[in-house]
Amino acid sequence: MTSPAAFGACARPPRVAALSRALAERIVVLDGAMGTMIQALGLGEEDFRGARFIDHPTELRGNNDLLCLTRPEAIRRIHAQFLAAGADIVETNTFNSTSISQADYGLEAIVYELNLAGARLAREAADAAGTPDRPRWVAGVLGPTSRTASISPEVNDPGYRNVDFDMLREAYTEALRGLVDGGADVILVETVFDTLNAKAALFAIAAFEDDRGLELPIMLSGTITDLSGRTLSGQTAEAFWYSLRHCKPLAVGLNCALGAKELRAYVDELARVADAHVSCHPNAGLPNELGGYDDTPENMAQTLGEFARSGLLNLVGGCCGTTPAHVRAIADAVAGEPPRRVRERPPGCRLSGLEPVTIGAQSLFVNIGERTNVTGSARFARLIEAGDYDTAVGIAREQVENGAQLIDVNMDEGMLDSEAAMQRFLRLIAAEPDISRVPVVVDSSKWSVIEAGLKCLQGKGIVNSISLKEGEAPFIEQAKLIRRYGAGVVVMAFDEKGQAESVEHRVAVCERAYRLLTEQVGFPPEDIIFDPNIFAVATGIEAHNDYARAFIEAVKQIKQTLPGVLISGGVSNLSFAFRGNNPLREAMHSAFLFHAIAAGLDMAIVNAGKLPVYEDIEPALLGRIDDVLLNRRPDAAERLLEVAHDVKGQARQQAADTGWREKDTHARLVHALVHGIDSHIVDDAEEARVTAKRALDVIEGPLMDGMNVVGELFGAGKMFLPQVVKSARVMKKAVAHLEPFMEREEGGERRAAGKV
Ligand code: THG
Repeated sequence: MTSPAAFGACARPPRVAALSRALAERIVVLDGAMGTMIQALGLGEEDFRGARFIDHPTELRGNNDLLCLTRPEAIRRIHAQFLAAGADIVETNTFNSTSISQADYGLEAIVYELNLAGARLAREAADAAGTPDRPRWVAGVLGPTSRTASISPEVNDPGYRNVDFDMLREAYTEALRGLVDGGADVILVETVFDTLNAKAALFAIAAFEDDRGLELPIMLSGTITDLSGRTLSGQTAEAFWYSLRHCKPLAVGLNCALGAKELRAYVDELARVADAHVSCHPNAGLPNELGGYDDTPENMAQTLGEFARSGLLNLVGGCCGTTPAHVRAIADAVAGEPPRRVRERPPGCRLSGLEPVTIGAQSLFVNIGERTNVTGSARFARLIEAGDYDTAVGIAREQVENGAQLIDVNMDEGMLDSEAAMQRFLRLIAAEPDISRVPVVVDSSKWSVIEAGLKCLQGKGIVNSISLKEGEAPFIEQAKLIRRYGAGVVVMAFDEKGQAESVEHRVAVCERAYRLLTEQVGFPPEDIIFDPNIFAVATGIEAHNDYARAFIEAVKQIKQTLPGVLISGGVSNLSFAFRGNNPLREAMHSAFLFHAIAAGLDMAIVNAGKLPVYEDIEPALLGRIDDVLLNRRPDAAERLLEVAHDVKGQARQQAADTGWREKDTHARLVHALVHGIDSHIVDDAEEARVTAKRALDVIEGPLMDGMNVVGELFGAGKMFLPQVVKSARVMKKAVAHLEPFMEREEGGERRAAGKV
């Protein structure tokens, strides 16, 4: 069997192996800008058209990629110039060679050809310049396309998109075929301004690899749009990396938009977290008033030389405005500098929304907001069914404001088109930076709904959930796809025999799933989240008595036997027997979390903002709750039921309790902080200030004392982040009141000091 071009089964691997060796030894040099070099040629409309497109109905000038077909010698010459200047890798002139970008010119039909020709030209130039001792490589470029899957182009309709995951995946597959057939050594997914677009490219690459039975090395390069340090779609560099690293790329880096100096902080951010080679190919400075680039070869080389000496780089080159002179100067500046040592995989589950989140690896317990669930919130369900998505989005915002670090979204309701609802809701929250900064948990028992959700997430989210309910084959198939979409996965302790109830069954199902996921799917353990089933207790059915204890015990055993995995659960399930009695339910949740976190629970789906402080649970009640949770006596459920009604009354009393108002100022301030009550904070802080004489003494005294209590309770698992968030808000309010006084006092002191 002959395979096309240089990408034959025997030709590719040795060259790729040589690239890996080169990367181990030195900083590898990328080429410079194709666009500015083409511009400098001053080509006219007829050059772009050539003979072939002479009658094409639209203007073609500016469609640089078309020159691969109409002026191939010009493109080959530019490649040769960069190679002569010292580039090890040349990038194909295919930045816009996708059907999506070529649609602007009505040239969707020739996309395969453009990529094939682009790769062949680069291949010819690289082979002409390369020697057996020093081969040169071709990076097949997949550009970002002219559209973005995470942002609406319509100001008035934030849920609208002019491109989606499937369109992008198909477009990238077509382009990829041309690049590979034309002889690319690696695939460079570059100038990524929206990781959802890039995820579609990575999905296409993985599927293509399966089809052809080959492995393609991948290089990723994102672009930070401005000095906010974020991509166009709002992600930080670290979040960007977590969204894409499931493709196990050869390298990850940043290019375009900024000059070398402005990029440094973000390359540094990547270099700190990326367990891959790191690349950087900046513009020749920020654009000037005429849109040109002024950074000189010497200046740019000096800056990038410092990057190299600081151990940030494995690959370096240039983007817009960089010429062969720039590449030569850069190559000289990094020659002899040791390459960055690729760091080990950082521990823990690394997720992202617009911002990164780490779970496990010594991180504290993580809250997942439960309220954006049509089966978990009557209000949310009503809003979604009525099509009032704007108000429904507000529920997501409330959860995040109340301390949810992830949000669980569930649209499983018979009357709904759940796939469409999932898509619409996720697209809408993507437009709200104060919500989409957190990762999303896509919750559904229907695979098609999960997949619809995954196609809307630019960050790295979590699938909730899959299980062995239908056996191993669908489990493995779904897990493979989840990996390909770049998400973590919740696995329920559920198998062909049903929901696991005994400790042994819960642990056994998780062990079996773990083996399948790690051995057959290649799932990293830290992206596996087991849910060993939180069921309702105190239901009156004897068989349910051991449910909570069994969960807690299963958590312990799973943590011991399956290294690296995380554990989650849906906490509100626990108290279904007490529907309508929220104070009791909430007390049960806090008590349960106290035990489960100690056993190793890493995260849970909770009603963020609705957990009482553990220490506030009345001791007699806590004893009865613990009897139920730990299955300590056969009449535990009855005894909890006995007091259930009183709890409601007590809670009302507690909320209305003004006893703490009788205490001294110090005690009142501490109480307000621990309980997150802001109604008297300004008056109390003012009273304390008048007594103390100095505002600073109030902060350093009672307020710090209060925050220390909060810290201790938090550390002991007796307070949760949502409560701490409330405390912090109260603290902020107090400090805001005291600050003006402090400034005056400080000024006064300084004046006084000046006089002395
Ligand atoms: N494990 C995993 N995922 C899950 C669950 C789990 N997803 C769904 C569920 N269980 C967790 N989410 C909720 C959300 C809300 C409630 C319970 C679990 C809840 N809601 C109130 C009720 O039903 O009484 C509704 C009150 C209202 O309408 O306001 O209790 O276990 N992996």
